[in-house]
Amino acid sequence: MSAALERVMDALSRSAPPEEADLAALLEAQGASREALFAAARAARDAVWGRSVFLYGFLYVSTHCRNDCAFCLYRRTNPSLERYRKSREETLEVASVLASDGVHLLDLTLGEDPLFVQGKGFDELCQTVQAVKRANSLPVMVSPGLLSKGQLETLSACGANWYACYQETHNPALFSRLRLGQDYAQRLQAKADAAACGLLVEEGLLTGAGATTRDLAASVLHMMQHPYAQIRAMAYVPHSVTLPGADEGASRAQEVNCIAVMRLCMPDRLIPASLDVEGLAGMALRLEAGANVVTSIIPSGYGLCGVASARDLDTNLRTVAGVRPALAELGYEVAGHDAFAAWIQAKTMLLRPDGALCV
Ligand code: MD0
Ligand code: SF4
Repeated sequence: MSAALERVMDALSRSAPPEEADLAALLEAQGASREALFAAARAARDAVWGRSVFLYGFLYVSTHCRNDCAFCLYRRTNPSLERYRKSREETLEVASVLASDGVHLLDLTLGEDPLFVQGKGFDELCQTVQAVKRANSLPVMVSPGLLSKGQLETLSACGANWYACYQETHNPALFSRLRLGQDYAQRLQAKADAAACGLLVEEGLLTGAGATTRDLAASVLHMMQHPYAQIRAMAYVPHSVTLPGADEGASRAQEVNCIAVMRLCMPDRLIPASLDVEGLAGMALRLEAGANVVTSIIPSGYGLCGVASARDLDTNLRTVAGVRPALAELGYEVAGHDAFAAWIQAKTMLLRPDGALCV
């Protein structure tokens, strides 16, 4: 075991925050040190979650966006994209396919589409969330970009369980190079507002688009101090209209090391292995690093997009039927639905102990 890993584990065993420099060293670990890091991360995961994995169905409802994030294919300045907006009926149809396939959660994601995040459009979105909840009785995550406090309260009152809103980095200077023209503090505040009205929050990091291991280590420390119920890292997938790509292998290695470090430091959080970076082929490594959720499961044939990559979109590899046998082969099982619902309820009660709605 490397000295950095020993020091980090020692700090964690005393419930003390690890040193940023030690976390940065783990984020760079290769070869035998990386194996040791992953083994420790798996042990931390297994002690809390066993080998049970949750599956999230992903529904990219609208690919229209008013923002211009430098790393994103859906940035508004990309003219070469055919965009879509799914109707409520289409959304309900895909949601019910995903639900009957056996996912544990439905994630309704959209760009900051003015037609859904402003004025009357937002009411439409809330009605869709309500309809999806009613029809499937599954937890629902909504990933709509930045919302106001009032909007978050409405979303929560409509039955949404989760608000996903990724900062990408906790280095404000890098943030302004990635999320061009957006306000760092406002985005962080939206997550606090969401939690205050009973929404579980997902935070996310982007690797390979300018974050140093020191930045990522600082993000891990930030996450340890905030009650995000789910945390993720995803490697940047370059496109011709986005930032020039760095070394792809290095940024993916950084993603996977980051999953392991997050798991080691925060054993009781949900941490996804996204199929949206390397498809199904990338799932094993991310589970080996300590992930316990598989996200970006999409039913093929509905013309839906992934957020970062189009890998495996129109094969059945990103479906529950593709993921299940791959999990079994790796020695994992699909978790029970009751276990997931109970976990969500318990976590939500911690945010809102009186169980009251906030509007
Ligand atoms: C994923 N493309 O899981 C999805 C996305 C948003 N809540 C999730 C980033 O990879
Ligand atoms: Fe829009 Fe989200 Fe892409 Fe940024 S990351 S351009 S907010 S879809």
